[in-house]
Amino acid sequence: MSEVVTYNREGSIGVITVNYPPVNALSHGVRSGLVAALEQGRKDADAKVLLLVCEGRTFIAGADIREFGKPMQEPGLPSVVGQYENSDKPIVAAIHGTALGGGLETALGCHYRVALSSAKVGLPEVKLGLLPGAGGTQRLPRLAGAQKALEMITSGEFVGAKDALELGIVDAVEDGSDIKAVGLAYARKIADEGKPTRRVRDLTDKIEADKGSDVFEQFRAGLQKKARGLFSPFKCVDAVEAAFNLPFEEGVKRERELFMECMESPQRAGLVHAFFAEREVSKVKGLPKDTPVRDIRKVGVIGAGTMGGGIAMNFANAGIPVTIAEVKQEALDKGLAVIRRNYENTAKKGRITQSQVEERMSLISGTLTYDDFSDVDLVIEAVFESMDLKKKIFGQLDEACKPGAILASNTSTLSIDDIAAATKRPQDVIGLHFFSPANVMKLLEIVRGEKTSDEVKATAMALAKQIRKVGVMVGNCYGFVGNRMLHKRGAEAMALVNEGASPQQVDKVLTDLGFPMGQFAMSDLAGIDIGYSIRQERRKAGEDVPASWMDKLAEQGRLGQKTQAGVYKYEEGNRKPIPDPEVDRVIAEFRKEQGITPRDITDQEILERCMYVMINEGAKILEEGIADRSLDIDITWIYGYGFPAYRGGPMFWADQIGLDIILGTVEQFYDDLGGEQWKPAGLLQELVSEGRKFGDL
Ligand code: T1G
Repeated sequence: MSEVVTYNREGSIGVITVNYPPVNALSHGVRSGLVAALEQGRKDADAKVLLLVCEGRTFIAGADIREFGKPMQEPGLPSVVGQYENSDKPIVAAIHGTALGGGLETALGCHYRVALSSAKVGLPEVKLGLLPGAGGTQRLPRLAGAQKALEMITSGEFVGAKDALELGIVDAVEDGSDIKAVGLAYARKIADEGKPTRRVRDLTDKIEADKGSDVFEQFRAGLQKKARGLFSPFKCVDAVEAAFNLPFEEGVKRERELFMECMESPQRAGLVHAFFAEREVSKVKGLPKDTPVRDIRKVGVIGAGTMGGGIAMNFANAGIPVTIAEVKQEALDKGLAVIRRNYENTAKKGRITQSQVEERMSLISGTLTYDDFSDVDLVIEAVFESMDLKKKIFGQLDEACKPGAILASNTSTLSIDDIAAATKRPQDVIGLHFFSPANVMKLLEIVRGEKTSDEVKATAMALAKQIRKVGVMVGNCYGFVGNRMLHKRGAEAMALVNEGASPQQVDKVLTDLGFPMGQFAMSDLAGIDIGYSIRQERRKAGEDVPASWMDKLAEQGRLGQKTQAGVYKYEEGNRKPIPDPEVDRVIAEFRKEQGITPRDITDQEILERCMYVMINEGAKILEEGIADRSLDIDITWIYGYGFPAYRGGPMFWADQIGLDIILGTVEQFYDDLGGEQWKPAGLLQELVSEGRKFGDL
């Protein structure tokens, strides 16, 4: 008898119970247990109707993703679902929490489905680079029709119980929280009414209604933009289309073929890696799981500019009161007005209601003095990148804030240790580096200082979850993890243009790789003056920062989108970057001044120089302990810079290419180009010599 799936009878109802924490995933043990429990129910003469229900917080949340890539062990899920569907006794699935993927497919193999009103259902396989592989693409359209099935399966989005009822995916929705009581009541009703088995596979009206429609072609056309570069969404459409062109059994076979194509694609490997990595990052190496966490009930933010305003919104969105401090009332009023406008725009798009706008605005207040910070639990400083100013502010906060209040800086490059030294509480100082726009980008780089306490680190990691960010713990160095690697890519991109490439050629190589924006379009978005002032600061500090054609653009006031001209030009109210001959002239003039004869540069060289310099830097970040694991770097780049999740992140992608190839190319560039950035990382050399990968660290 399986420990994870049990059978018992309650009156005339045979109850099959799955209990496999944390989410009742369909491991080999669960699949085998389901078959054994069904057999018991079949043999139990007193059981008139069977009930499938789960213990814990949710119904089955899908196949066990940890088994992917390993040899599949029988019984496979399609066969389990088929056995439930062909049961001679009616089976009721009782759904709570989230019935997802193979979980929903198992419920669709049952004859009736009842759900709690708080439950959700979905087929999110596409988010893992897959498609529903246990009949979901064939059964869902038989209940919900082609359009809705295509929407659910290609988006992977969940559907609430009430919508599922309207779509015919579930037969009844009940309030309450006791799923077993709800399930038993519904099963007894089926038994009392003598309801027969009812196989979804036998339903034909929705298939007949959509047969021959052009919905599939329309959907494929729509996916061209939405699913640019992705593999499995298009296979999802092919699988659903098979439900309308083939008899059920052949449709299931076609689905299985397409599923295996997706399972073998590198995109599935990348997306599954990203799925687990996003969860692993919150388990900080060396931080005991039971480290106490401080309550963050009230927050202060310093600076009502773009970053400060966006940061404050995260807390209001999570229901945490936040006070923004500025030096002038005018700046404060302007900042609060920008926040309100952001919320109003979101409400106009229907994503929040007007009352939520007011509720969130009521949680945001302003002040011109730090006296109002005497009872906050956390202050986040978000002023411009001047170490002197930050030190002055942290000294004042140290006086104004209560003992135990956490003092955080949103700095993107400056040393947390130097900032902490301006206080008498370095153990309470940490970096909370948000990414612009701070209320949108999911990444939060949590920068630990030498003296930051475990409790403050644990509190910061818990806070990230509370404000729906993906927190990554990183060490304290110039640029931490993300920007340190970005600066290397930026320097290579500029050098490539010096040598003969055009900005748009460099950008296209990066967008073809899957980035939402290229290097230069991103500079225009952030503002060319930011990079310019960082280069000037580093020159002032005596660093040898080469002259750049981008300096000339900044000095001409071409700062990017905000001046409608930067590396590209922009039409009024349009963010689309347009190549500008004036910039080509500036670049040509710069090359002449520098005595550079431009040469044709291949896309492959651009890809290798922009990306391998980042990977080499990532290896250095790992060997310095600035990042604990390569997955921390992967998640930083996926959630902070839009690195395509289907490639798993830069370090996972490097493993897929082969570190020997990466190292050979880095060594070649070191010979050809020189520069510290091309000095092969010791860790890279070590991994190659040992035949290991970043993922093995
Ligand atoms: N398999 C294995 N482990 C899983 C899992 C799964 N399907 N889902 C979650 N976990 C682990 C997760 O790694 C974490 O582990 C813990 O559960 C809590 O997860 C044939 C082939 C269900 C909405 O894609 O969307 O079915 O870190 O932190 O925020 O067609 O987990 O604690 O060690 O995310 O409350 C389809 C994926 C699979 C669902 C809960 N199903 N999971 O969210 O908790 S493919 C999915 C989720 C499939 C069939 C195909 C979420 C959740 P740890 P969590 P949560």
